[in-house]
Amino acid sequence: MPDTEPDLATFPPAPADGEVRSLDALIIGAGFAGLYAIHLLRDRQGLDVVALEAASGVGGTWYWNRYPGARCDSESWSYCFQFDDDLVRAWQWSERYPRQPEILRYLNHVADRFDLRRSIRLDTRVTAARFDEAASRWLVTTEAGERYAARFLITAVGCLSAANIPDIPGLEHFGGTWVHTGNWPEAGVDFTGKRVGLIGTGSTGIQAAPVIAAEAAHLTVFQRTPNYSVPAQNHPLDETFRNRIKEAWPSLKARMRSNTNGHPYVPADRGTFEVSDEQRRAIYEQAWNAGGLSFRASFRDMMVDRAANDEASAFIREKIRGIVKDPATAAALTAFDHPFATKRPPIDTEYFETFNRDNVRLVDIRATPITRIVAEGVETRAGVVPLDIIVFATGFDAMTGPLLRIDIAGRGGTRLKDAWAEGPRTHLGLGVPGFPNLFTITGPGSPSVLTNMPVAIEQHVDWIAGCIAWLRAEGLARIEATPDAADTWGAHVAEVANATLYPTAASSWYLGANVPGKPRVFMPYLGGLGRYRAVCDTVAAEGYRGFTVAP
Ligand code: N01
Repeated sequence: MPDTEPDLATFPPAPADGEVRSLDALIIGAGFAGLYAIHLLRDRQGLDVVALEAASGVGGTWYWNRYPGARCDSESWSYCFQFDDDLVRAWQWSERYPRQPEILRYLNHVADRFDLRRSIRLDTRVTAARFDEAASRWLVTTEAGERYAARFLITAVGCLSAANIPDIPGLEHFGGTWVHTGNWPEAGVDFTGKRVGLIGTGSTGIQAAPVIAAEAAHLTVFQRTPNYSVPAQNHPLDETFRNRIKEAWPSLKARMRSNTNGHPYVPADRGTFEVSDEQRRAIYEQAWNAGGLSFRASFRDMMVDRAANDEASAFIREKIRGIVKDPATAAALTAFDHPFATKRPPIDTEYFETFNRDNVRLVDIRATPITRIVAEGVETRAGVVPLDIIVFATGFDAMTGPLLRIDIAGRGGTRLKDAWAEGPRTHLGLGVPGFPNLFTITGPGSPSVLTNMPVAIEQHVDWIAGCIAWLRAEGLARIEATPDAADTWGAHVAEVANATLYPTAASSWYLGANVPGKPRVFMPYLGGLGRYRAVCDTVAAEGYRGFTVAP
């Protein structure tokens, strides 16, 4: 069977009309997190498990984000499951940074290899979940009205899956086509001969712009916040390299698991001002030429010392000015308002070079704000930009959005959206006070988006599976994070963040600042994945300290 075509006959059946299907665990989502959770809970513990997935295929973020240029910013061979050495040996990555179709093929391969599809219901969006206190179980309903009851509810909904479509007046009057990169149509979008407007210059917009520009008649990039980017320096991987990785796999794997960020590179242990100006420049040059996310790890103080960060920032500004030929465009692209990497830094393939093309124009919407969308295109204070297609690369209601778009009610009927009205409150990003037996994979308060995600996901799923196994062995039916533990953890997450430059980026989605009205809380945990793993292991070893349990 080709690995993209599921065998429909093996799908778990929908509950019959009016029936409530009883399960040990219900998983929401079938991306990296959901797939691994099925494998651990079903195949290693023998639980009755179903994963409900809104999409028509597995893959999570890699199912939806099919926009042109979509590829991973982690090295391919590190951005994968690590729990099974045979899987690692079997899969051949073709490029340093895999394109979206390759990652989606990989996740389909995993689904087939571990026979996961028979536990996944596709095209099934979970709309609500309510904790039934008397029976200590979650009652879950879907958009189509299917009903499930499960002892454990595991959200594998991703951190960046709730699309943020800005509320720009007049969108409904637009005469052309508009799309959001995070909900890209499966059939693709044909840009040939079209005038395209791209709104947003985050990682997504920066990946998409060069590819759209090469296909479209004209591309207008609407930039609100100038963004740093370092070249990806992507290239095909050859057999020799792949073999070297496989030979070194045990040590690489150990490093990724204990590293601060789950990546295979080792952050440098030198201060920016401990080297001469010439040495510093040579180090930046080397990092620029090596490419990728590791640029920010070239000095240990880049993210904690403003003067150190300013040095890196000045280097990047100079590089961009050296690439972009039009001085006014170069100035607009480099008018940075935040320290480097305090917003997730993109990596690119010829993003800045794209502005040297005749068919590309940058519109600085800080200088000439968008006023509305009209039938012909986007209107700014400087006039109407005529467009056939608008691409929103405007990001996501990150981390909390995917959870809060489900109507989740815990003990006493308390709604998660009310419990989190002032910002997310979790113990370790794994458990929420008032919401027993709910496990949030890579939830707010965990390292998640600051790491190489599959490594963080595996750590969470391992911990959750270990916790469920322990509860069952102890004859316990319930576990719940205590308010004290969540408050202590939340204070620690904030304290660690405040010791860095990260919270100074005013428009960062790490802070929820990209979504109007969202509470400003620095959501991911910056203490490092290795340290976080140790904390989680200690909590488990001490009988799940910070959680209450009940028979
Ligand atoms: O979203 P973003 P993204 N009017 O929020 C602008 C991951 N990712 O989809 O900065 C005009 O970063 C907004 O402007 P501003 C990665 O973690 C991973 O690009 O708010 N503009 C910004 O320029 C990444 O960080 C990979 O002023 C508006 C842009 O839209 C995360 O996904 C690949 C606007 C949004 O940038 C999100 O990236 C790609 C408005 N009303 C992405 N609203 C991998 O490698 C927003 N913007 C795995």
